[in-house]
Amino acid sequence: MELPVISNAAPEEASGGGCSSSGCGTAPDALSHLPDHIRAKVQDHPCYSEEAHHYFARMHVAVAPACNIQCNYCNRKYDCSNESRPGVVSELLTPDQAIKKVLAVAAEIPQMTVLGIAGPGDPLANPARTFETFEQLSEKAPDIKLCVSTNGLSLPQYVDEIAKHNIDHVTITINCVDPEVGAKIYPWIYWNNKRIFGIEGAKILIEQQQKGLEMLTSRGILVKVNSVLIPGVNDEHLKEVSKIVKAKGAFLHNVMPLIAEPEHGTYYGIMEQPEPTPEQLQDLQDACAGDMAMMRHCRQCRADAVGLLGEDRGDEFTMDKIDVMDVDYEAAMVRRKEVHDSIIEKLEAQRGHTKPKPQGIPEGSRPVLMAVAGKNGLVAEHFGHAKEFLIYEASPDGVRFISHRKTELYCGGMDSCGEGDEEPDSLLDRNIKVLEGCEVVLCSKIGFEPWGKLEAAGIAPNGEHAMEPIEEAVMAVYKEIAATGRLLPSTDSLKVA
Ligand code: CLF
Ligand code: SF4
Repeated sequence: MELPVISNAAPEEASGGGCSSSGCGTAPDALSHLPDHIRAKVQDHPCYSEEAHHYFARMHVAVAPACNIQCNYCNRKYDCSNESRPGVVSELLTPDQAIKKVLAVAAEIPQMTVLGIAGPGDPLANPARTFETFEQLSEKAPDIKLCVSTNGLSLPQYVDEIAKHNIDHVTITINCVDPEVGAKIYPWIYWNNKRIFGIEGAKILIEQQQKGLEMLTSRGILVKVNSVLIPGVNDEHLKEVSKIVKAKGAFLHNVMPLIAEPEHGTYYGIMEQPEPTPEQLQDLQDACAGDMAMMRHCRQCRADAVGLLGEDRGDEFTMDKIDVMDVDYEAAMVRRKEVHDSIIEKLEAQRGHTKPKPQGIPEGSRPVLMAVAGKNGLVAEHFGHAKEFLIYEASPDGVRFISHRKTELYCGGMDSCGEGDEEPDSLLDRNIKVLEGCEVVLCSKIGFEPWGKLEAAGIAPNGEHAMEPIEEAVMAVYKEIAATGRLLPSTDSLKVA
């Protein structure tokens, strides 16, 4: 799977087990420096282009149940329909079912431009199912980009097959380049019909990943590298990984936080391996950013995700619903092209528009982190309805997207917005903890109780910029704080007004 299962079964046995931001990372003009042929490949890919993920959707089909390695953060047997993390699926599909599903989704969601196979196991440990799906799709839906995500163990042997099917986006999950580090992440690999444990197994995996990366980039296939940040295991080491994969031609590096909850039944979850804090993740992404383009908008998708990143429409496309849909794909392609052309035209118009440096911020002002309950690029969510907060940093250089942080929903309805007594305080407290490090939270509306608790936690709630574009609202608040003189080094940190 795209990344982040406990199973000691051999591969053949192991089985089943929109974005709301406005200007994340690859800013509107961040693609302008790219050669035309590369830009054409990424401009409508929601993972390879941060800009594209606001407009274009992706979907995954879960046709690949088996895996050929074991990662300590993975348990494919755990499934919860509310869970969004790699390896989680509700329905395992045959290639034929997958094709039906893709055509139905593509007709219904014309913005869906990319079909990825990312699990729930490793697509290349299920080559027959994976390549049959790709082959049928390139014939029946030539307007859909194909994407695959792999742990890399079998990659070198399938590079020609990947190229043959016009799969021009490949993600390799590379968590280390040192077998000693690898042995702490991968207890075993399945290689040449036997299980190989520890350092020896990790060494083979690393060699295969690096070889596969070089073979793909030499063929002009765009490679994104995903890495799972595991504090105390590979945190420092990932900087080295970033340098090496960049040197070998990877297009983008996506450092994702370890998910390790005990209820998932993973080794790390059971052993209570700490997950990184948002600050640790950001620090590492920033440290690696000097060396290569970093992806910061990843949502750690399920292996059957459907829709824009950050939204999941999988429930609308279960096989029982698809079986009764009547899809005219020829007609759908015409409509899809119109939709794509109009989005790309809009993006082209935006491209090259460089934002002026903000005025009126005193020299030496410190940056401020703000959390935004956003929707479609606007400050448009109620505090209590936000499924995630978008974290922005405002500084004298402007506003930049940093990350998203997931919340647990607690609001009982539009009217109560966090004031209902049906929800436990502890949930609100946990959500406020998610916002640690932020000084302001922008939302369209907020209840009295969360307002008070945010203030008590030193986070200023702000509902005054409802329905404004996010970056403009963040900068407006930053300027308001700057005007009070509280951003200069000698002054106290921001106090809630
Ligand atoms: Fe899927 Fe992965 Fe292709 Fe994207 S996801 S196979 S590259 S189409 Fe994207 Fe999801 Fe992050 Fe993956 S947000 S988990 S990076
Ligand atoms: Fe799970 Fe295999 Fe993916 Fe590792 S490579 S996360 S074990 S499916």
